[in-house]
Amino acid sequence: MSGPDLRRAAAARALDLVEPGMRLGLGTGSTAAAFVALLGERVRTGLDIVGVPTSEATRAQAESLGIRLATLDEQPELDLTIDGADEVDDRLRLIKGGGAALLREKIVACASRRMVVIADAAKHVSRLGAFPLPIEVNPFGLKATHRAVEAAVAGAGCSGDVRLRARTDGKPLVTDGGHYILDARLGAIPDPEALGAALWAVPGVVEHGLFLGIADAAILAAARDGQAEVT
Ligand code: ABF
Repeated sequence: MSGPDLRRAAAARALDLVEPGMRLGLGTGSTAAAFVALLGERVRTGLDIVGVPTSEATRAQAESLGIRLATLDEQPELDLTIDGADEVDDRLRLIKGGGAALLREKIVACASRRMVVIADAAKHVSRLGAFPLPIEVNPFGLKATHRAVEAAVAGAGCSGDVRLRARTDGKPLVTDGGHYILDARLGAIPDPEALGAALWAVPGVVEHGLFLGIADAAILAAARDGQAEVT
């Protein structure tokens, strides 16, 4: 049972939540892409939904599958968002943004009546923070913002370093919104709410990848006896 099999199993379970006429937030990343692929099959056989993508990559995939799309301005209230995550804890708190789409992902999730996470069960953690926390920042004043983020991280009881995310050519990665990403390698986040509040207080921080009180459910797929067990 491989990672793609598990992602597909979680995505397939999420598809059961989709009803005709729904306005859907479409997440980003490989697990969300598995969901969009299955959704595309259902659309091809007559399911009528409208999707709001959380990234240009998801927009391109959904368009290629013939899924009807809208902007969030056209559909400001969504029924359900299905998206992946980098980490999920027992309280459905998430780290997201490894795919650099956290800003649109959070806006879309918060515009949805329901947000359901789909993931390989390996993403489930007892404490958030082993995955580097993505923080989206405005390019203006990057050095000052970087230093203020380091201070905020330390003030929230975390230790670790904060690095600008780079592309393979060494240039800063630029998000769909034209921003940069700082990755905070913390190892563990003792108080995610305190860290989230501290980061929001930094001018220049556009959004952070802690999704707190946003997810309503998680569909996690694990391998068991050669089969995908979805919980
Ligand atoms: C998006 O894709 C992100 O928020 C998260 O960073 C990533 C998870 O990717 P994958 O499903 O490929 O593990 O959901």
